[in-house]
Amino acid sequence: MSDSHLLSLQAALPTLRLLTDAADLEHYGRDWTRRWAPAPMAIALPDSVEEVQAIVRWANAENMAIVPSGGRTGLSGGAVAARGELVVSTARLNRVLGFDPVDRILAVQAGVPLQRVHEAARSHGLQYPVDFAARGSCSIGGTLATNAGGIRVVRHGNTRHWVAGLKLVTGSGELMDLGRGLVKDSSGYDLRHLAIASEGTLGIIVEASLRLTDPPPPTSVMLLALPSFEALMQVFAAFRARLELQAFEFFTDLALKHVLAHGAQPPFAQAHPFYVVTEFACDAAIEAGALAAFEQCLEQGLASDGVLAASEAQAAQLWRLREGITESIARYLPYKNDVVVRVSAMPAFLRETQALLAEAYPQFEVVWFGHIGDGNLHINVLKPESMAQDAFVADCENVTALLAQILQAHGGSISAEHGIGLVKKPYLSCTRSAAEIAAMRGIKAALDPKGIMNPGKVFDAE
Ligand code: FAD
Ligand code: 2HG
Ligand code: ZN
Repeated sequence: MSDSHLLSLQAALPTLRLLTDAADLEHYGRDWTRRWAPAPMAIALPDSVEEVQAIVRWANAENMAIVPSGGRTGLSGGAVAARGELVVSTARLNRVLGFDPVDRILAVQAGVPLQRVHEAARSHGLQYPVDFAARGSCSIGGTLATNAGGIRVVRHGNTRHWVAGLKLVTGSGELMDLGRGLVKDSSGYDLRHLAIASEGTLGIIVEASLRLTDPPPPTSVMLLALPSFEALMQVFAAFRARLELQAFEFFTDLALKHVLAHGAQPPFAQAHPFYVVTEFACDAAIEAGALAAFEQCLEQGLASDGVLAASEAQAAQLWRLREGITESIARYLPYKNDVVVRVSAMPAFLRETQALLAEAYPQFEVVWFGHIGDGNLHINVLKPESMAQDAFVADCENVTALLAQILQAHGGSISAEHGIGLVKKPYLSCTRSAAEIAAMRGIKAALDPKGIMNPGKVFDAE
């Protein structure tokens, strides 16, 4: 946006709040990837749907690229504005709009943080079950735009399952009211589901209607120490057979090392190669079942140690060991993988991936963790301090190309829950066919005919 663009936008929308200070451009032009230098031309902070529509119409007339922006906790570069785009932040669209107790639907504006959705759900005696560590700072619009997953997918599914409706300002400035809270609707294509996981490439989500569900049952939290990757899937099967799992998350000793260095308390006297944090619905009888499952795993050599949280404070401590990983390694500018295969393909996929990474990355620290119950692994490669970021990323990209082949062979996806953004764009064709990508381009052209919505993210224009 040149000065003349800025003047034109100010003239078209005289009451629109616009930020142009260098510190604001830096702050709003990046997400958690820290790989691209932020360079937006300005930040627009609309506070009504009408203002969003007016901005998009103005951008169409001026051929101005827009980057929709929520909490910028994204891990794929989707909210990065590095090419002079206009960032449209939902920060001021932050109102909880209402709750319908019959439909059990909570309506919120897109900029409401996930944690406020949790609080609002609790105030109505219900829960919104999508949950993960960035809950305090990510926006609900961002979670829809990425189809976020998190730690409760094994029990409740991901964001897509909970969206009863959404309002989308399309790339041409139309306001579409999609889904409208209907339980059933067979009247043609469900455009709501196209907007979910679209990463801002089709339009700006301005409101969401979220289904709430029964509050969680009383739960127990257990930390297990395991001797090997092979044991992981067997322990998962043993626990799932006996318990109603709410979460089943794994991490390696290296991940734990970083969280401990960040101030967490060591859980066991001795180190172990792998750990699982699991949470399950619990009463006295079930707790006995959980301990029996643990004893069985111990006897079979699948588990080496374990602890059942005796208080809420201890449960929070155990969760911190898992949830603190991303923050604890952020300073190493990790190269992130967010891969997924069917759970049944996990043992073979793990074996092949481990072999590849052991050979390809002997020189780097590789931190493994993730949502093993969903078939979703996060493989973070840490940049050595002495290495330049470009050279490091280039090394990692070579290995990702090989990893993508393994994924393809197992029918998996290069992104389970973080989105494609800029980071995984080169690998989209490993998990989506040419026909699928052509269809995606067609859908974009229909909703964003001038290609102004987050251009260059997910796929390039032809
Ligand atoms: P942003 O980063 O602002 O944007 C993400 C993408 O959505 C961009 O493409 C942006 O253009 C688009 N977008 C944002 N708002 C809108 C809108 N209103 N309309 C249209 N497009 C929009 N993710 C998980 O899935 N599971 C996890 O367990 C998880 N854990 C995390 C833990 C930490 C510590 C961190 C930092 C991140 C984690 N994430 C996780 C990633 C991230 O929090 C999610 O992707 C989240 O959904 C992003 O929300 P946001 O508001 O920050 O989006
Ligand atoms: C998690 O599961 C998030 O904690 C972040 O999805 C994963 O940092 C990552 O790679
Ligand atoms: Zn995750």
